[in-house]
Amino acid sequence: MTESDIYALDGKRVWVAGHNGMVGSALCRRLADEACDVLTASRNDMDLRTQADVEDWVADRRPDLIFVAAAKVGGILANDSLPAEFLYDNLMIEANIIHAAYRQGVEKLVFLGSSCIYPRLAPQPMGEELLLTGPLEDTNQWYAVAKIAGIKLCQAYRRQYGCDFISAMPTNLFGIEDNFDLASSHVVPALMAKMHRAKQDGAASVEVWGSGTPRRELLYVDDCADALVHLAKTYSGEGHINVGTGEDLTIAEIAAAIAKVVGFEGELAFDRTKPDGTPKKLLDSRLLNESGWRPAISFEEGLRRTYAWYLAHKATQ
Ligand code: GFB
Repeated sequence: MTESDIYALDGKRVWVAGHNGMVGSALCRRLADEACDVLTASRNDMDLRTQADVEDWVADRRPDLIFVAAAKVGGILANDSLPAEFLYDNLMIEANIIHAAYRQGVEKLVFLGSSCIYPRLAPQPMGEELLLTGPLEDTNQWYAVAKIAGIKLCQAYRRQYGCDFISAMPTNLFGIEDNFDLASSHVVPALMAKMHRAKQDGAASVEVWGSGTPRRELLYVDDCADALVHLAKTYSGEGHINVGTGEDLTIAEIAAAIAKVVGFEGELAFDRTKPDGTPKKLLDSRLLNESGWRPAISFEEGLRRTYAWYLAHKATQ
């Protein structure tokens, strides 16, 4: 990877697939600083799982660059309880977009995966070379297999057709526009919503799933969007690139940090009947760092921004 831009965005037509999601909306905010035209498609325009819809839309709108931020996503419980949806939806979405991009001669495509592609007990921190070196975490194997297939699709289309399709693997993300629904959300929005409610109700404790000992690396979504734009401009290669902060915390530490921001002073009640998931998944982001990119938003600052957004948009008073 080099620091100079090899793909300039000026004057380009950039499709953010999944623009309503947390990552997609952050990409739209970030791309507003670039001299490019951002294209978006609503659910009424097409179903991304339907190949003909995607082919027609890409042929009609002719993007130069595509960010594949569209995906069926969710927290540990959603992943574990909806295996068919997580596998089928994600396979269809990525295959349809990547194949349409090839057919229409799209110049560049950035596919987004997740740190759950790595083996459950991979050595830490996890470098890109650890892909497919061991068994996956059981709770999210369906999502992980779909995301691994997406990486392989990008590699295959690069090898066979010379397409400039790249893959980025972000760590666990959080931020504004996140999903705060307790049944399907990730840990940060779930605990924020629970602690906010507990504070309002004067409850003595909040339930935290699992033992509190798993470790997670958390990246604020606007930093992730910035890294993805950086990779679109500067990276062209077959290997996927990790996107993380280089630091992780236990779930108990994450819960304490959220409690501080929310102002919840009660107890944390760990529910060990709920799954812990992967014990640790810290990415080795050296390749990205060596290309000149570093995160700018601390975990605490990200939490403050997220809680301010939650209060303005989601919280019941
Ligand atoms: O964020 P999370 O749902 O996803 O859970 P994963 C992280 C950890 O937080 C687990 C614990 O150990 C949970 O048991 N946790 C504690 C909670 N309280 C809660 C809560 O109220 N809600 C939730 N959701 N968790 C997902 C994968 O794994 O991460 C996806 O399933 C994807 O495929 C995503 O990779 C980034 O980090 O365990």
